[in-house]
Formats: sequence, structure tokens, C-alpha cells
Amino acid sequence: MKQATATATPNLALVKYWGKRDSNLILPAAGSLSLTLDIFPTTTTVEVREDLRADDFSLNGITQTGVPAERVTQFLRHVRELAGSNSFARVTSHNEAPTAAGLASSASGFAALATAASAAYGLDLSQRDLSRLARRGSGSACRSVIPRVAVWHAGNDDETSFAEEVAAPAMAMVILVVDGAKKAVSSREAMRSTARTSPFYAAWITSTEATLREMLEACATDDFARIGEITELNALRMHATIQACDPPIRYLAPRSVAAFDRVAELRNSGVPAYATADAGPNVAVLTRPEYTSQVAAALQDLGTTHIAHAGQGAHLLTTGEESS
Ligand code: 2P0
Repeated sequence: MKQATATATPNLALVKYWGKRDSNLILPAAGSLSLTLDIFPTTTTVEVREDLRADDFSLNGITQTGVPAERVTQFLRHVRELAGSNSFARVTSHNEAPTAAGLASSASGFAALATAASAAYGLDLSQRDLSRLARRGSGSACRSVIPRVAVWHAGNDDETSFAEEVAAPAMAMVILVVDGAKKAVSSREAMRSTARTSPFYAAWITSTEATLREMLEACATDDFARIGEITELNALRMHATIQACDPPIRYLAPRSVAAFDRVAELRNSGVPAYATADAGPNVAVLTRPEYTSQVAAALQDLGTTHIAHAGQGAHLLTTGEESS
């Protein structure tokens, strides 16, 4: 029996991924850029065992069935193909995100799984190939492989669609949880609906390509204010595009909008703070590391706050060989 344990944390996109050009290979329609966080890790152990008749997946002590189990099995099938193995695996995963945080994301999950599974099946992958592998589980997972700030190059095929680190100024996030309920429409489903029914989808993709170029320029020139402005603009453009679906999908709640207003007030008072939101009502505020406490204090009446700094990306904790 071979086993490996890896850990990974969520990432928050400053330029969002919303739309696929290939849903089988998970190639995005445009590139994106994110900050890997240092909170809410997923830690996953993969044991490759000769005695198993099927893969087995448990999350926080509960054996998973249905879609979550099928996604893990499909992912492991791909790893087995790469490794030339027929052995099934036991996957034991723990996610430290409070269930109410809305951050129990597939990004940390598949980044940790890709890292642990590739080691347990004996693959020795470069960081680039590990990010390509994680991408096959969930698009945004390719960015959680990477430390600090990651750009995900859209690419044209499996080889060219990967994430890598880019140099950027020191940044931190304050996560505001306004509502911990499970989202009504999953990202995967909503992305599909956006591409099919939102009349703004084509403009979203072309504008995001231009936005990413501008964001990379802002990172390269250490221009934190521009990074923040682009972050907020890109988030609101994504939500506008999603809201134009038929039937409409609206992720932002009144309190999310109140948080965006509060962040604008903070900015007017001289605090570098910029708001973003993913496929849900919770808001993440991009700021400089030295302002996190002040930003969190200004938001605390709107929900629960969590402070995050730049994280180190997915990595192995242990590997080993045991007699089973
Ligand atoms: C992002 N999100 O860039 C965007 C912003 C949510 C909003 O990536 O279908 O779970 O597994 O590739 O990666 C969420 O989508 O979707 C996401 P799949 P994923 O972070």
C-alpha cells in the first residue's frame, strides 16, 4: 500500500473564471488570477490499496455517495491512466472551513487531492503539471496549487491550460460571511446557464481577457490601487452577466450590496479596500496586510469576518509505504 497526505487552501479570484470552452477537459473561456489564502485548509490522505473493489471517499468523517463521490472517482480514473495503475484508493479528506463560511470550496479539495493522489500513485509531477491535473477536478483548483498570486493561463488544450505564480504586491483578504446557507445554484450549473442564456456572456469573455492583461500589468508594476479597482470591477461585471441569465440567477444579497457600499466608504476615508464576491452572497475584501483589522472592524455588524493572508499553495505533508 502506498499513501500520501497533502494539504491545500482555497483561493479567491481577483479576475474571475466564469465560463468554459471545454467542459470535459475543464478549459476556461478566459484566463483568471487569484490570491491563494492561508486559512481553511483541506487535508487529504490517499491510500492506494490492492484489496479495494472501488474507490472510497470520506469527507469530515462521512462516507460520500452520489455526485461528490463520482467526481472523486472520475478524477482518480484519470490519475490511474497517467500512472498506468488498476488499483483503487481510499480518500480521507478533512475540510477546516466552517460549514457556514461558504468557502468549503472544490478548489482546496481538488488541489489537495491532486497532490496526494499523484504522490500515492507514484507520479512525480512538476508544479505546472500538478496544476493541470488539479484543473481536471475543478477549474479553480489549478490556482490553489500555486503559492500567493496565481495566473491561470486559459490555453488552447490540456497542455497549455495551467496556473503559475506571478509576482505581486503584498495583499490580504477579509472574508465577510453574510449568509452560510448552501448556494441555490452550483457554480458549474450557473456557468453553463450563463454561457447558454446570458446575452452579455460574449462581452464578459472578451472584456475579461483585456482585464487580465491589465491586471498582470498592475501586478508587475506593484500598483495595488489598480489591482483593487480591477478586482471590484471584474466581480461586478461577472455578477451582472450572471444576473442576465434566463431564468435569472442572483447570488448577491442585500447585505452583500451593503458590504460593497461600506467598502467604498472605507476607501473614501483613505483605507485601501476593494470588494469582490464569488458565486454566493459572501464578500471578500482585498486590502493591504496592515489594514486587515481595521477593515474587519468596519464590517463586523454585517456578518462574521475572517482574516486571510497569502497562502503557500498545495503541498505534501507525508508519503509512505505500508504493508496493507
Ligand atoms: C473563480 N468561481 O474564478 C470563480 C468566481 C466562482 C466565482 O471558479 O466547474 O468550482 O469545477 O470548473 O472552479 C467556481 O467554479 O468550477 C469558480 P468547475 P469551479 O474562482
